Amino acid sequence: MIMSTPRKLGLAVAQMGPVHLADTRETVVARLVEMMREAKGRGAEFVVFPELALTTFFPRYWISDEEANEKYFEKQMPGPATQPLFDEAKKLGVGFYLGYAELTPEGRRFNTAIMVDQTGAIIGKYRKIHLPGHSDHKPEAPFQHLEKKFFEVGDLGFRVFDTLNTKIGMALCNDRRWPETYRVMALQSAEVVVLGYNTPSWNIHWNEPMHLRTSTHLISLQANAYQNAIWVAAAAKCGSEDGHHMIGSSVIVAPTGEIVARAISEEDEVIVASADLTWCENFRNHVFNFAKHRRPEHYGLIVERTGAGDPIA
Ligand code: CDT
Repeated sequence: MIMSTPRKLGLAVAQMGPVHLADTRETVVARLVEMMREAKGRGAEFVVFPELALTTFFPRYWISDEEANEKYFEKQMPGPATQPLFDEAKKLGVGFYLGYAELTPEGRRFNTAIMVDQTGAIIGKYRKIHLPGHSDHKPEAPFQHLEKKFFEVGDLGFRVFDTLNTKIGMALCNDRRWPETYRVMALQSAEVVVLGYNTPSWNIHWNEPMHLRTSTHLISLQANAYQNAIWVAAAAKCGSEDGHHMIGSSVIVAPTGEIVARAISEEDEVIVASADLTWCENFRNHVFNFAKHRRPEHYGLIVERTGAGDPIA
């Protein structure tokens, strides 16, 4: 078998334990800085932080738009509280991905992630496209999942950015369950897809057995890593935030679909892998040689239909 010379990216996932309502951004950023230092010490060049990493997962609360804007949205990135993370990235020479709630100068709100390079410069932005949950108040539910109230659907598409000699794409939480997310980026030659998530351990929409919350999370990442010949690095915010539990199981998945690193706690925890990017080529040159084997002329319904309809004639 012919194998290419290894081309490696030191890839870290910095899982976060809970962020409580009373926690300040300054204390949260201090935790992120600490994990960034640990990741660097363990060979990481790029660190993946969670979705909405700077605050509690506020879409679980029925609160006014004004209160949400005031308490949970970032009007500036970096801002005074987040600048230390950018400074540390530059000092250590590591890049990172960070999820946060974005309020634009025009008053638009997105569930956003940024990619920052090893000089501390923002080189890419992603705004979450697959927003789960609801926009109405559900007083009978034990908690809310109000992403459809607090955020607009992202308007930047799924893009891939070149940094650290690696093509890296971004997604956020529920995006990881949709195969289109990864395929659109794999068709831009992505080698790594990074994402953060907050997955409540209880599904308020139906009586989903709790173990499925973790198994469907892992299946989605593993299947899509393999089928797209990419590395996937997924960072949870997890544990019990003021009594609301969220799953952990942050992972780094290889293009083989195998988990090469997995968090074992529901606290702040760094996992690291030396991601050999030539594994992407191995699969893309053979079983997933897209140019040779894909048949887009038969995939039309994927972009023509949103919901399932009748069989085609
Ligand atoms: N944050 C996020 O997207 N969470 C969803 C929960 C879906 S249940 C309403 C997830 O897919 O993990």
